[in-house]
Amino acid sequence: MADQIQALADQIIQGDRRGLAKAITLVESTRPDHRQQTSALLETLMPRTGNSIRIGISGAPGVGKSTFIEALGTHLIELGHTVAVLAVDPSSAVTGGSILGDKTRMETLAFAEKAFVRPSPAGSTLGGVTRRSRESILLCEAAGFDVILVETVGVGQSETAVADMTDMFLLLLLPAGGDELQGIKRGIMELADLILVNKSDGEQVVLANQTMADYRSALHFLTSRFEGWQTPVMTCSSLNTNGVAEVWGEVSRFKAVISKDGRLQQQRAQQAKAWMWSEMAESLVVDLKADTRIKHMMPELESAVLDGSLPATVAAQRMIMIYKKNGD
Ligand SMILES: Nc1nc2c(ncn2[C@@H]2O[C@H](COP(=O)(O)OP(=O)(O)O)[C@@H](O)[C@H]2O)c(=O)[nH]1
Ligand SMILES: [Mg+2]
Repeated sequence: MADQIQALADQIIQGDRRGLAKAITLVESTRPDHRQQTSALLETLMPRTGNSIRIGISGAPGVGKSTFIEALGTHLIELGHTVAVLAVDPSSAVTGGSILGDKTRMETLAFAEKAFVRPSPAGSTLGGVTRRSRESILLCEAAGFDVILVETVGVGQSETAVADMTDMFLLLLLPAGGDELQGIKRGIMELADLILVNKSDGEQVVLANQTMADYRSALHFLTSRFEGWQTPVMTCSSLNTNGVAEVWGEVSRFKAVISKDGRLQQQRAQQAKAWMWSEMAESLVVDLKADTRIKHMMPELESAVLDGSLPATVAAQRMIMIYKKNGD
């Protein structure tokens, strides 16, 4: 068993993509024995992690995230980088998945030797999906990839989730008329370290420039995440790759700015700490729900809460008391 995990770790360290794919499948499994193997694997690989820039890419469905990643990734490979793409799509649970479509949209990357593209299967919860992506990021780093791109559909909470596991957060927007700012919530805009108006090509160029100007002025009233970093707003066309090289220029500048005084490391440390506590909370709940006595009393308590005869806090306290007693 331990030998197998060591062998898998060695495969990953050598940059073997089959090994990496296998490990990510292990990470995504909910089977308790797989969870244990995952822990062992991650612990072994931990010293090999951290040597990448982790970039989260979000935006509404159809804004061009996958096309952008294909363009940026291809550019990066030409520059000599190695690129891992993790596509997290919480909406695919409902729609049956744009996952396959994503793979075809990343045709060059998907077959490039210096790239690794991994669409993640639908998870039942957003938390579950992101929990596993964090681990997958570490695996990709151990395999030697120096740029990790995490694609996620903007559905409100997923932006925060992806920003919490990456170094830099890119928000993609469409060229849009009027002063309507595409219904993007203030909080999401404040999360963005770089805003990109995609599809700036053909007849849309003028509109894209207008949108860029609108967002630039809107940003004046918001605070950016890092002091000394004013969120740039740029246009690009992922289709004809105009502006994509410039995006990478800004990413590099960002990395330099927040690395200089240790803020990059600080942010990663804080993210890891928060991750530890959320893992703890999640594991405890799983354990609690699996408890036979809790299972036994749960339906009754739940229906009492549902029909309003019992306050939620009282029901929760009762379950915790039972759980604690069982642990004695
Ligand atoms: N004209 C134009 N179309 C684009 C551009 N980027 C993406 N698209 C198209 O927009 C559609 C959705 O792209 P996709 O990358 O799947 O979007 P995602 O859902 O955000 O990943 C596809 O038909 C793309 O060909 C662009 O820069 N210009
Ligand atoms: Mg996509």
